[in-house]
Amino acid sequence: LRRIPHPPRRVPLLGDVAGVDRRRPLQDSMRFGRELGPIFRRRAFGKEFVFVWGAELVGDLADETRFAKHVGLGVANLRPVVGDGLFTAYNHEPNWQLAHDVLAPGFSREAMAGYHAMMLAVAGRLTDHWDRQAAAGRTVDVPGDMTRLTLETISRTGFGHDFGSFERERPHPFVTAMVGTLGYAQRLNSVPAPLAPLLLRSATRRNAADMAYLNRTVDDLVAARQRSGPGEGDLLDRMLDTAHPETGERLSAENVRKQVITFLAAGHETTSGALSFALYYLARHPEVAARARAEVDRVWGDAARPGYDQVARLRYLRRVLDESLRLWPTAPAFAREARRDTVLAGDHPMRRGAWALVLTPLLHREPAVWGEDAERFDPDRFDAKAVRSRPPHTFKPFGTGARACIGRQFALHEATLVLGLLLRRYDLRAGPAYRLRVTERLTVMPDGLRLGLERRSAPT
Ligand code: MNH
Repeated sequence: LRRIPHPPRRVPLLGDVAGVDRRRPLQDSMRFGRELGPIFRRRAFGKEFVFVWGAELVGDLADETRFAKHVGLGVANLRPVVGDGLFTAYNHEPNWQLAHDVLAPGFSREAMAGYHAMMLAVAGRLTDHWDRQAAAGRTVDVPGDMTRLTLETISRTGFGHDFGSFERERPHPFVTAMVGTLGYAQRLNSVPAPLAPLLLRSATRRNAADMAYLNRTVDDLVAARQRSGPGEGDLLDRMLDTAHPETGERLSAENVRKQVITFLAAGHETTSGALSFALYYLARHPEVAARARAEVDRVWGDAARPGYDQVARLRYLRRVLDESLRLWPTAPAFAREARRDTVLAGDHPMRRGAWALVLTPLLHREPAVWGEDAERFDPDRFDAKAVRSRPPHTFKPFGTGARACIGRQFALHEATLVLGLLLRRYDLRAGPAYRLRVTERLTVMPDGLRLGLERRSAPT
């Protein structure tokens, strides 16, 4: 450990506090990482944290025989909210395998094709709203509207529930409560654990209220389904009615509650950010937008409603999305722990259980892999030839291994579909004064992004 670089000034007890921005821990760590190199450590409150972003080191951490997901820091802080739900479960908790096996068929290709019509319907709500804004010459609130869209998409496809997000001026209280718990989980990392009840007293009280609200909302949603009987085999049906194919076991009522919150939260916040960053880059790169739009026009023709397969064929638009997720992977870190005593990349001994945090945005900007112009937005980095020429494990927006994102295809289908619809329908203009600012609440989001819209003549 002593050979791993760390920032110069260290204050007893507090650790590396110089120049720290408590509201932007990720961007802070990115700054340290650029100075200190591919592996570094930071100390806070007497604990030492190891950060890793070099491609070779991350490639080694991806070895599932020696390393596994670590539930730590921000993810561990979410345990009071979502417990042994799929995202926050410890590897050894039996409910992980059970829920994974019961829910995985809900993310098969066949299941995705089944969600497509509902995704289109929700996107229609967005374009209705944007049409009105465009006609009135108003700009649109990109993160706010993308969050409306992605929350409705996961809640209607997965749970048959309508939050009415587009009928509200303000975010649905479910979103406010969820963002509250995410922000609180992040803030818990910025104070010494024993002092949290004192230093974050009012925040802790608000967090308790947020958790109670999430639980209540989800309990109502589940009760409604139990009254109405099974739906059309959506995620909620699987959670409530499906037995494990081999063991015949079912999820307990308490675990269902945690899974519903997990999927409503994980299923929309990160996809909303991914769409928002992609729209930012499309507005800033008209030549990229023009190329993507030409592809949409070619693949979709004047079909009013693109079919499921027509979305997968938008290859260039997918690259735009990949390139946005490269620069701003919206779940920007994941932790890996040693399964047994081992040596990381032949150089750093690790005891069983020792762990490191992978800083995905820096991995995705590693000059040795992505070139000296790695900070530049360029979707051609994801053309088939360029992808083949890169080492494995250098693009990890969805994490890695057995605990990688289960909703990847869901998110990619939804986001590609929506970007295609928006490009076909509007010219997007970013205000010339807008400078990208990234807010953090475990996830990342472009802060305050608004776009001007001009309606194009497109199939209605
Ligand atoms: Mn998702 C795990 C990123 C969309 C549900 N997701 C992860 C992980 C990353 C991630 C990274 C691994 C975290 C870790 O190792 O600690 N997820 C994303 C991104 C998007 C996304 C960047 C959108 C873009 N995720 C979605 C969607 C859903 C979803 C959509 C559900 C519909 N994700 C999950 C679940 C897990 C997860 C559930 C936990 C899987 C497991 O541990 O078995």
